[in-house]
This record gives sequence, C-alpha cells and structure tokens, in this order.
Amino acid sequence: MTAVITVAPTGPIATKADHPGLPTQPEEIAAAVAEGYAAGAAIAHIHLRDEQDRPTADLDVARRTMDLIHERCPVLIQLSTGVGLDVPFAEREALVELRPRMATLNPCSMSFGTGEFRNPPDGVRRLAARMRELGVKPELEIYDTGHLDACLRLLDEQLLVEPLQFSIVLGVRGGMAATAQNLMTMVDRLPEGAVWQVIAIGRANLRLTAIGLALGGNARAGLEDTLYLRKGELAPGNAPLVSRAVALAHALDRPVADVGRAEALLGLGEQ
Ligand code: KMH
Ligand code: ZN
Repeated sequence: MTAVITVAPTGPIATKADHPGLPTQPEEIAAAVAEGYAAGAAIAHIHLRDEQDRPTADLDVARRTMDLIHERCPVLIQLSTGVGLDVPFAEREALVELRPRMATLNPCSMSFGTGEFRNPPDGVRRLAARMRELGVKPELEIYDTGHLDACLRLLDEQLLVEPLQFSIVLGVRGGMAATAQNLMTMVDRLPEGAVWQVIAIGRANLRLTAIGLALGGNARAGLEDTLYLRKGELAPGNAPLVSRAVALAHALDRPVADVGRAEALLGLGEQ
C-alpha cells in the first residue's frame, strides 16, 4: 500500500537558536519544501514566521510563501491553522481564505508544553464549515482520544467530508504520550476508510514513525517534529529526515506516493 509522506519544515515552537538551519522566512521555507519534495514528500505542512521569526498568520507572508513554493515544485500545500500558541484563533482561521489544498483543523483546546493551545468549540465548527465551503481538506490533528470523538461529532454534523484525514499526534506535553500502545488505541478507534499518519514529537519520532508505517499509516518528517536525526545529532536539514521516512517506507515494501497518487488517496477535489 502506497505511503504518503508530508514534510513539516518548521513548527510553532523551535527557533534558529535551537537549530540554525530551521527555515523561517518565506524563501527559506520554499527551499526546504523543494528539497523535501525532491526527497519524496507529496505534501508540505506550513507554519509561517514574521521578520522577527515569530509565528504569524499574516496573509501576505502566507501568500508569498505559497507562491514561492509553487514556483519551485508541485507539492500539495497544507497550511497550519495551528500557527502558534500566541496567535488569536480569528487570525489563524483566516488562512484558509487563501485556499490551500489542505489545512490543519485542531478540534480541541489543550495545554501545550508550558502554554495553551486555544481551539474554542464554536471557532472549530465555524472553521470546519468554511473549509468545507472552500474545498480545503482538513488534516484533523488529534492529540487525545476525546479529540477523535470531537471530530466524529463534526462528521455527524456534516461539517466534514469522508475520507477523514487524521494526524495522530504523540508526545506533546498536554496530549498523549508517545507510546506504541497509545498509537494502537487511536488506530483501532479510527472510522472505517480514514486516512492517517503519525506525528511523533521529539525523541520517539523515529520509532513511532516506523510503527505507523508498519501499521499502514502515512508518515510525516521534518524539523517541526524533531530537530535530531538521532540522540545528540542535529538533523542537517529537512531533506535527511524526509529521506529517512522514505527509506523506512521502502524497507516495509510501501511505495511512496507522488502528488497525483496522494491527491487520489486523500480524496482531494479539483482546484
Ligand atoms: N506541532 C504540532 C504538534 C498545527 O500545525 O495545526 C502542533 C501544530 C498544530 O503545529
Ligand atoms: Zn504544525
């Protein structure tokens, strides 16, 4: 079964002080995405930073980043509506107006490390409805069992369209711990026909990405999820992390999806 690989070059938390190669500016992000695409990624999960490298939902920065990526490669762009812990929900949700092929939908509020990740129920429903109207496919980021139930309620309300696409996020402080048992519990509870990937944050990234691929899930790779290739060794960039996910998929006899195959597998409409 084909595996879809997503590159996540920059997240909401790490800075260049943590990793000097972290891409933060639009040109840097576009270059990192192009390298990830060349290494085998079909999807790029994108967080934006302002000129001071702070997370931003600025629409001009987003537009410029998307344009620069499109100039370089045909990767499917998935904008993060998570953006950053200090960015108001109203600014975050406006990003879908740019009509990326996909965007994340975080269904619940939670503690997130030492901060708070605010996803109020009325805002989540409004964002899901708007994404449906615009034809932007939600990547449902679930950090705990109750988050899956919240997504299934959105499906009942016809705010989501199947096949549902889940990221099972493991290892965020405030969400599920990064254990194989937690992953199995979530996979067992997914609705029939759901598409899913593991997002394993930090130290367990390699192990749980491998388990996810072995179980038939897709995979995500990049500096958003781990800054390290292995203990004590910073990843030289995003491409080596993508290449490692591709190698894992191949070792498990899973061909890697190109963009066309990924569109079909994820049920993405024409745009
Ligand atoms: N880094 C993820 C665990 C999103 O992109 O929508 C949280 C996140 C959410 O960044
Ligand atoms: Zn993200």
